[in-house]
Amino acid sequence: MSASSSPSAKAAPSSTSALNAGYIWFEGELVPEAEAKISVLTHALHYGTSVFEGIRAYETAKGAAVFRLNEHSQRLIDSAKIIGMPSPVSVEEINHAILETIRKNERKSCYIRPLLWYGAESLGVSPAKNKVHFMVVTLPWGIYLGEEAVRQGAKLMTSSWRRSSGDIMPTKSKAGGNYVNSVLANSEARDNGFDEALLLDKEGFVAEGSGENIFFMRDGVLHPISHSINLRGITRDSVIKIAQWLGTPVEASMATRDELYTANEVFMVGTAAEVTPIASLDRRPIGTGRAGEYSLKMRETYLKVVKGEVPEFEHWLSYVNSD
Ligand code: PPE
Repeated sequence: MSASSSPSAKAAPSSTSALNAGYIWFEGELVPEAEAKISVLTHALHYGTSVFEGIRAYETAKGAAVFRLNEHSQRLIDSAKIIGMPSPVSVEEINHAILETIRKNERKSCYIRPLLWYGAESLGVSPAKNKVHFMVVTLPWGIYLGEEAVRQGAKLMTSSWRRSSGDIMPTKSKAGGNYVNSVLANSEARDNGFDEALLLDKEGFVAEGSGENIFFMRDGVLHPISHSINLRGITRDSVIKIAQWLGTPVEASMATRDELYTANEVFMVGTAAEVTPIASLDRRPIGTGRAGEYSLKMRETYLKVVKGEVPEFEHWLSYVNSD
């Protein structure tokens, strides 16, 4: 999407694309990007049968550190389990591959994308004969929705596409195929001049963004949108715990879109989006129509936490060069 490459990121000598992927963990070893190739007959390419994670590593005073590594690796395993995919790797093996890939590429900070997918051993819907493959790529990534969206607040649009209900797609799994729904919603929003999409469920309740969970503030109470079809966001969990530590009352809530129109503040959270304030929804200004005060304070605090500057939350960091 709009994530931009940071010019300061060190390009590994083996990089062959604009993404600067460098060395990739592929079939159990680190290979240059150009050698990490798969067949056009790959089952996942035809049917969306992959599961992935999005993780970030940040530059800290003690070198690069991965934020909530264990939780992300466990969610990758859970995503596979949900779609009935046998994972060839354990949480420990995923953690190891991620840390090795960061070390090999000498990343100070990066976005990390582990992926499990059904290979090209057989074609046809049934994956029974397909092997499950595993890879990890690390990429230099900037601010997900752009600098301006963070400073001014992002412009949200309610999507005409609804979030799939859990009996149509298993929405707790970060399965590749599920993300066609996100691609449709995000593209529609961008084509119409907005930064991001807000998806409702089929009854009209607020679900989530195309790749973010939603929070709103009303009368000093922080409301994380709570909905059974949403991804169990790791940033959402972090933000709730940070808010409680800051002494903010937190009340998980369901909401309709008009509840957001009249909220004091709205912000979106996710690994890629971090904490992004929302300025408007469907062209209706939220609160002051600019990035809200609490949203900005939460963004600032979150960025301190991920960089290891808040001792209470340092246990969430896995230092790349300490094991
Ligand atoms: N909902 C959805 C649908 C989602 O994809 C994400 C992450 C979240 C909520 C937030 O979850 P968490 O990262 O655990 O806080 N979206 C990932 C994909 C972004 C992309 O463009 O790809 C991410 O933020 O890495």
